[in-house]
Amino acid sequence: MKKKVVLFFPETHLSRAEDGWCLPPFSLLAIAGPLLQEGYEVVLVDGRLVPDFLERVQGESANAICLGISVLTGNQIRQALELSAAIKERFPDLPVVWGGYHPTLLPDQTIANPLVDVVVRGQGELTFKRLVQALASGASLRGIPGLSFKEPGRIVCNDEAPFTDVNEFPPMPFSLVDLSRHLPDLGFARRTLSYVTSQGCPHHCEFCAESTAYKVRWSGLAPARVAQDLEALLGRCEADGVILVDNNFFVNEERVQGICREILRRGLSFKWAAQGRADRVASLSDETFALLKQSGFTVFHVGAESGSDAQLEQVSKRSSRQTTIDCARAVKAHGLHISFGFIFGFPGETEADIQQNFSLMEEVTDIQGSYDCIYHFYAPSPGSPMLEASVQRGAEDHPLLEDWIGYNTSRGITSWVDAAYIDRIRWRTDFVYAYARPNFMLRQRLAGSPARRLLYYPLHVINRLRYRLKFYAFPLDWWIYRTLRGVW
Ligand code: B12
Ligand code: SF4
Repeated sequence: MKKKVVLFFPETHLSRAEDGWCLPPFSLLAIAGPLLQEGYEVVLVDGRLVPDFLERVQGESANAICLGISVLTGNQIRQALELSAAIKERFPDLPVVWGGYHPTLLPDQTIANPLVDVVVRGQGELTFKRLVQALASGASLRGIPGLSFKEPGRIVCNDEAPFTDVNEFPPMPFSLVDLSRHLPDLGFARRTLSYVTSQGCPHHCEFCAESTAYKVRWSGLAPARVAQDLEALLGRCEADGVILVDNNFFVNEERVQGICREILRRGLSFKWAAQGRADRVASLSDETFALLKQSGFTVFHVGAESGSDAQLEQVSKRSSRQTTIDCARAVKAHGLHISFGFIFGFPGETEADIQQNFSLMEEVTDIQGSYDCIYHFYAPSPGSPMLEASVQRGAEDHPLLEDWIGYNTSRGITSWVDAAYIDRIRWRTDFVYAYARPNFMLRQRLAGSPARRLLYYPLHVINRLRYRLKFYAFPLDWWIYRTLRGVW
């Protein structure tokens, strides 16, 4: 009987050269765990790291049970389609299975594509194991919840799989990846290991993929398991930091405290960061803040999203401008750092909304003492309640799977987020705010080159003045800077 499964992680929208954010392919590691437990051989190919990925996957596929591909909305679809086409041509009988956020959000559109044989919806650990077992033994796929698949002349969509507690899954087999390729310098730590301790989110912000994908459910690993996994991982690489990429790490305060205590009890030493909501972080107890700090916690990543209460209500964020300010103050008072995420370009955004985003960015910058915000441009998430409203306002519809390749929240995809709009936001934030109130990362980057240092001081002085006087007109220095950029 065949025992091999080939898994593929496609290249993201970041090019190979600039992918400093090359995290391990957690999705594939998660589904590989139960297969290894059952004695299957798993071959994992990462399209970001293996330039001849087509030959590699083809070489491994001859005696495989199936090929599994993990797909996020956007550029990963491009390489996923390219590989699926090449495999279909050479091994027409090898089932091509797509899983991950994109196929989960749009299963019908994904399975309709002739290059996809099976879609795994939602959590993959158990569903994929059952699928592989059925494919290996020639059993029917009809009884496996969470699958959409093709039968001759028809598409079958099985019932949804129940949401499983993540503590029931085995640890991710990190031995399948070379961890040294996944240790980016993220500023708060030089060699940052990444790890994920939960799945889902109990909130339903309307712009976010989470509530459609995981249907407002959340499950987190027990503290002992988190610390045990981290201890094992730190033993395998020389990392000085850990970033937890959970959607919402701080859901359960007791669990957060437990994780801190376990880190301390085991004497683990590293700096760490995690992301969460402003209301949750603002309401953490003094005891939790103290434990976080003692255990090496350094930076909170928090989605402020908008400075306009009207917009926050429109997208069902269930938070407010004041909550973001309270959160910044609480973090500052406890001697920790915070980075806030904003979204520009929500449908119906007014000039007043944009100004409120800017003014909230300034307010939290003044509290923190440096500019530490990031931003995205709203791109209607597949399957989200806001997609239809956006299409009505003129955003493009995406009737085919391949139409989603251009999806990218870093540059926006709606008609109202055009080049001039992006330029305006970039100028105010990445340029004026960054030079007026530079954070540690910017100062470090500029220290690297004498040419940059030379330019930094005049830009800092001009923009500091702009920031103080709130004078945001005539961006002459920005034009000069952009002209010179090509030179150095
Ligand atoms: C890390 C990360 C990235 C990394 C890429 C992944 C990596 N490993 O490097 C980077 C930074 C590049 C990235 C980019 C983007 N991301 Co991102 N990212 C994440 C993040 C933080 C973690 C993903 C993860 O590993 N989760 C843990 C694993 C275990 O869970 P999982 O991926 O859901 O996998 C499970 C199932 O989906 C399923 N499964 C997954 N793959 C497969 C494959 C098979 C064969 C099977 C059977 C099952 C299966 O089984 C797994 C176990 O249950 C998530 C948020 C989160 N916490 O999940 C956002 C998230 C996935 N990203 C999101 C977004 C919006 C983006 C961008 C579109 C943003 C942008 N700039 O435009 C891009 C798209 C990239 C592209 N297509 O080119 C959204 C949703 C994306 C979507 N619609 O697909 C998320 C959910 C954040 C959010 N809450 O909004 N991202
Ligand atoms: S934006 Fe954050 S809090 Fe809201 S649903 Fe998404 S992950 Fe959850």
